[in-house]
Amino acid sequence: MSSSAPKPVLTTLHWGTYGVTVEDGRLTRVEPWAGDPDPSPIGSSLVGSVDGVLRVARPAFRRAWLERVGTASSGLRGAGPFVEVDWDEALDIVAAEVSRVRTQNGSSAIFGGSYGWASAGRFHHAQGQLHRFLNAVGGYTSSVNAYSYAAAEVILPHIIGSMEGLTSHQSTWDGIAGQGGLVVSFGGMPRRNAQVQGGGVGKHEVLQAMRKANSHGVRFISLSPVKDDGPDGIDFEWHALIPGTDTAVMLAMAHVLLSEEVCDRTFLDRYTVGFEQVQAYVLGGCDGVAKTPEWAAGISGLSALTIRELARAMAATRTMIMVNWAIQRADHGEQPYWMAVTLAAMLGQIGLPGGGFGFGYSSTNGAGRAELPFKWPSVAKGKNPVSDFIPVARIADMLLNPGGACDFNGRRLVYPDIRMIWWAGGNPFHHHQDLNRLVHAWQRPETIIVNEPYWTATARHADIVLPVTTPLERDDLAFSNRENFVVAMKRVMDPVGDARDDFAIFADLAARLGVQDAFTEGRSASDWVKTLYDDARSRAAFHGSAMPDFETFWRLGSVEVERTVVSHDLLSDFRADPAGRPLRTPSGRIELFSETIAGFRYEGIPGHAVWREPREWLGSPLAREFPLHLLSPQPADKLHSQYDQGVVSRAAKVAGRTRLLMSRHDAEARGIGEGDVVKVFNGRGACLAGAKLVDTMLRGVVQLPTGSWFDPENPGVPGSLERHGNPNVLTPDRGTSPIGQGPTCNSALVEVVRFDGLPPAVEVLAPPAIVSDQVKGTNQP
Ligand SMILES: Nc1nc2c(c(=O)[nH]1)N[C@H]1C(S)=C(S)[C@@H](COP(=O)(O)OP(=O)(O)OC[C@H]3O[C@@H](n4cnc5c(=O)[nH]c(N)nc54)[C@H](O)[C@@H]3O)O[C@H]1N2
Ligand SMILES: Nc1nc2c(c(=O)[nH]1)N[C@H]1C(S)=C(S)[C@@H](COP(=O)(O)OP(=O)(O)OC[C@H]3O[C@@H](n4cnc5c(=O)[nH]c(N)nc54)[C@H](O)[C@@H]3O)O[C@H]1N2
Ligand SMILES: [Mo]
Repeated sequence: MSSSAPKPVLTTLHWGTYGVTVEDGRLTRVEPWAGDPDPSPIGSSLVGSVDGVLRVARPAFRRAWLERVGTASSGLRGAGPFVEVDWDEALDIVAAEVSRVRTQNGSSAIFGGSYGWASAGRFHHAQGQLHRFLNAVGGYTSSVNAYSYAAAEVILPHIIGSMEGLTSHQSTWDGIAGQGGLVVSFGGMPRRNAQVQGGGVGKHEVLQAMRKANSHGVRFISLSPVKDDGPDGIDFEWHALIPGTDTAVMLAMAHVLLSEEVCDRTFLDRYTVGFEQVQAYVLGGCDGVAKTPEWAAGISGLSALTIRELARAMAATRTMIMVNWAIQRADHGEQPYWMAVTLAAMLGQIGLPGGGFGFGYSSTNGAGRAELPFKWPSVAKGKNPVSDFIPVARIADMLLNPGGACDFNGRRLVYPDIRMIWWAGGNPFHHHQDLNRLVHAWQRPETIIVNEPYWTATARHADIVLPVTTPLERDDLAFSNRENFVVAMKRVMDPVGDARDDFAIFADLAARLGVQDAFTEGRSASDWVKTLYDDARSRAAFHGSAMPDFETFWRLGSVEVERTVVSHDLLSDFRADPAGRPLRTPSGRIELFSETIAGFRYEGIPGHAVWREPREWLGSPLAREFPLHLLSPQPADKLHSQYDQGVVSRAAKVAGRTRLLMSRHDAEARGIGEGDVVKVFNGRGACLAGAKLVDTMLRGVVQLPTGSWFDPENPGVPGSLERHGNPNVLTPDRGTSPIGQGPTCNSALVEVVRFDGLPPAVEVLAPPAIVSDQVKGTNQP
């Protein structure tokens, strides 16, 4: 599709809306859309990547699998060369393998959870396409909840009856600017994370919103081990605390409110249940330990004075308690959320503008922005006849323990025996914890299929890699969460190599398996795009917002939908009318004590928020051997592992590896200098990273962001040195608690040493070995 006078075409990506220019079939420029007040630079990483050497060009089969298809022992996944196969033959083999596994082991033997962010674009949403396809052929074992906030997704419905305030319906910034006085944020509100939003971003508005609140006199406090987590670009106060201790600090704040008799008893009586139990626990009636500021100071490293002063300020001012998502990706991650709601209830401002609580402000671009009064449509996934599922982060447990079980939110789940894994749109070798354990568990299934545009670690650990297009190679729609900006994501270049859309791949497989009509409903991709648009248009019309017809929209390239709702305060309806608008909890109120959770009788988990020591933290015995707390936040320079090969990500690496932030003191004590290659290790694994020394981090804490492509020295062999700086060789693979079973990447201890000698080169940013097709056709089923 070359063009003589190239003009930028608008498209939407997870980190913004951009004008993309393609010249002579190659992507040459990605520039921010002029309407974005605070654009993200990450989009430029597409240049050089979309048509770069790391694209999967043709269907590729791991040679050892192709030679011994269908048997369990087929060499080491993650090692060994691939063989390219043409599409027809590849799809024949895949269709036959799906049938074989289903016939021999049943549909639950297929794990299709396929967690991951894929690309923006509503129709070509990889995970949605995979689920729809697998449902059409008989179902699959699924996963529930997100790595992002799995613990919160389970605990919040027990407390407030929904997930409001987590992924939707946070109080909007206008109320904070208008009537707020104080924002106390646990874990900060780093602007780097607000660069992205699932499904795409139109306008980046978080900075503007925070600035406005700040200029209206709202005081911002960031409680975090790292100063950089604070809301950069505005004035804020930073108080460093030891990771994993937020619940203790909140309990001590509650103690101050109680002992100084400034709790809002009227609010507690009217809107909550169970405050007596909380009060007894806080004052020390249950366990003999009063949760005083002095007590919390000993745990968190914050001074008792600071805790006391903050609590007093909160009681004296309209206060918004914000908690980021990272805090619940830790041991007992349910507790800080429960305690934050408890503390907000004691302040009595829930439901008022600028008061109460909210989660994930600045964890993405969405929180605190006005929402549309309707949901954008998506393609229906159909019904899954298989009832087996896992909490998302229990994947390695499941693979290693067929027939084993885990406790989850009052149920006991039995792990199915997985023979086939299919991933489309995610990177488990990015997102899962304790990757050495995953490398081991991943060897168990008979067949692993991955749909991917790029040779990621997950693609390299597959048996069958099906090459897919990026959004630039297909027509789609951007219906992003919270955005009133709909973009026609137009195909601007031909597919790279033999890449095909996920939809096209599944449609052809569905035809081979006799379920084509169920999968496509007789529609082509462009029919689907139009159908989704028409559905959106009628939803908008129902709520009083006009959208042009499809043809006009496509010609215009984008449309801004008028917002009929511009402001919202979390739980204001409930506050206004608790009897008429009860919460969907058993009591209809905020459950500071939950009989349901108490009834689970999980060890050490009573029916109210409690402080529990994490299994790994600076206070645990293991800290004698591994004295540094590892935090693995989101990378500023990319989205997870996506476009790690791109210019923005590469420029941020130190010595070609992930940048490890250390306090100068900790580095100097270890003879580590700026830019040194270091080895980060613990009992689970080791990786190399590049040291960056800072004065803005609590001593004893290090930060190694996620996202560098997993690059083990000996692929397929658990425990081998990871060369690129992937923190997930160090993080534990344990559930938060039996309540939520969420991931606990932020409860990890490590040691760091300087790496002397010549460090091994990173190899994962070069394509894998592909051998010629000598074995084509061998041993086909
Ligand atoms: N240590 C640690 N680990 C973490 C976290 C942490 O804080 N610390 N955070 C966790 C969180 S919150 C998350 S959300 C996860 C993120 O983990 P993932 O969402 O799995 O990470 P991504 O890198 O976004 O993976 C998306 C993959 O989809 C591919 N893709 C893009 N478009 C398409 C498409 O159209 N079709 C197909 N088939 N594939 C496509 C991309 O190339 C990429 O490989 O990581 C988790 N892991
Ligand atoms: N640029 C960019 N933005 C992203 C993403 C990305 O990959 N890149 N990913 C997106 C996704 S999928 C998600 S889920 C969100 C995640 O959003 P979050 O989960 O909110 O963000 P993180 O970056 O994991 O963590 C933020 C900070 O929490 C602090 N922290 C960790 N543990 C503790 C603790 O115990 N106490 C306190 N007080 N602070 C702690 C760390 O210092 C860390 O820097 O980000 C989204 N935004
Ligand atoms: Mo996430």
